[in-house]
Amino acid sequence: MKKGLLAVLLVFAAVFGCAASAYTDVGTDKWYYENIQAMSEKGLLKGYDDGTFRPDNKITYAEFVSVLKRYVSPSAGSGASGHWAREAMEYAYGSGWYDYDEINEGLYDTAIPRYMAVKLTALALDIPHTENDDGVYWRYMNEIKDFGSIEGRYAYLVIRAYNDGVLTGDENGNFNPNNPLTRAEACAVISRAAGMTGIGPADTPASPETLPPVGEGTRGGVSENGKLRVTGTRLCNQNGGTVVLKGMSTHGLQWFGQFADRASIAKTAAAGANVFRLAMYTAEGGYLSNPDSMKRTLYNGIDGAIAEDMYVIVDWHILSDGNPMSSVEQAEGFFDEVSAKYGDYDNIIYEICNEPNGGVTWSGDVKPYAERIIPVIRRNDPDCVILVGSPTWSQDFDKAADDPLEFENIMYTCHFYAGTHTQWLRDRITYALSKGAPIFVSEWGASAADGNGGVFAEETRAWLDFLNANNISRVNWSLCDKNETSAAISAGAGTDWSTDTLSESGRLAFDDFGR
Ligand code: IDC
Repeated sequence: MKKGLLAVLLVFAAVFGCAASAYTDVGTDKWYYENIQAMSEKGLLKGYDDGTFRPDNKITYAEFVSVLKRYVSPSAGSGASGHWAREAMEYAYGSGWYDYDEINEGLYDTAIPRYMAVKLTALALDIPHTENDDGVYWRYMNEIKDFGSIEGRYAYLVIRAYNDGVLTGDENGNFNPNNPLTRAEACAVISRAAGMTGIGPADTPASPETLPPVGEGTRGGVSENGKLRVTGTRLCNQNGGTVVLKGMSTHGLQWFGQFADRASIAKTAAAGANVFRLAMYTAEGGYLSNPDSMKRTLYNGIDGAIAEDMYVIVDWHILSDGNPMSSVEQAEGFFDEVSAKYGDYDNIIYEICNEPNGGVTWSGDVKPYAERIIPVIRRNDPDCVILVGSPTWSQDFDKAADDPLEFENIMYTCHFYAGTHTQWLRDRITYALSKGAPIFVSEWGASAADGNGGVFAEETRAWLDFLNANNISRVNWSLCDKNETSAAISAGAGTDWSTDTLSESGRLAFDDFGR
């Protein structure tokens, strides 16, 4: 649908109230029509700005628990930092809806299994039931064909739900305890269960801050998520849902520019990535000495990413030239040109200084540099997302958190290499988030900080779990076939690479796209 027409329809709906189905993909003849209508009227689970409800999308732990929390306790919450649903999850845990061994942060954005949805609903809504009614138990034990696959601690809860008419089995009589639940099914389970309790529904719709992420929570390209913005510490899509970008960085475009062409970008997108970073070195034979050839390679990469529906990070790759102030005028010229050329695209994210290092400080060098570059970009692209590095190879973002930039839609980068940077740097992220500083990992490696050594798989997993728990976007270094462990493609495999010729590090990075 054209944006203009959609806007007209939304205004129309707001002024005249909604008749018939509120959603283009929920017909009034659908079995779930009434449940969805009831849930969305109460602001418990809403549709998307494009007018759809997407009834068949899977619902995650975080989304499901947030809906229940909104129902029983619609207060705005404490604004806990970290995962968007943390406050609801903690509320649920504190209220005894689940036990410590059942849900951890790593599961928040994964599909909730049916048995868990049943338990949470029953405990949240405190559904009246007849305790240990043997007759009922025996009846359903026989009726539910796969009763044996339901873990003991959930069996009675499932029976109660059947007996209360909250759910039924599939056409073969199976409960399928481990299957996911669709948004439509979630509406049915909760609204039916809620109809039997005396607990009143939320009067006011939930605030956008607490709305669940779009769709499956963490994926989707530009056509799905649209223009990005930063809300609190979260990266959000055009509807205010949380977005986690995952993808690959190129190596230096002056050396491995061949991996920044449409074919390699397309293969990366096909593997599930939704962001691509173009590392345009300033020194070491990069932009400062070869601006025209660097721009050709860069623009070719941007065009490829746009064609593949990906977000694309334009990285001014300060490295051996530690202080970004040393080339601030060239940076102004460059960012003016690139933002004038691409400012109308929702795809572009600007990273204005890869890794300041040497004797630079945040308040004395990098912040003043950012204060010069950001307005240049904003003249052409007023509300784009801009990533800002910090001293010590973008590890001093805590200093930025203590002395933040006064602009909207800014995120601070954290760069980590699993063989060198461990828990202490994760703790620093936790600190920055607690101060309200949004963090974006625009470079991470499974190697040590020199791009080699390892692969450090275990520490990488600890990092990725942490990033997942905090909804932090990340980009892996690097998509090239150089003979170093951080290279994602096996040494010498060339641009003919496929997911079968990934290195050990590449495997870890590409597997992460689907997490
Ligand atoms: C490394 C490359 C390596 C190259 C070196 C110097 O992997 O092949 O010789 O740069 O140009 C960073 C930098 C990134 C580094 C990477 C690994 O942003 O340019 O690439 N790294 O050392 N920060 C931390 C690690």
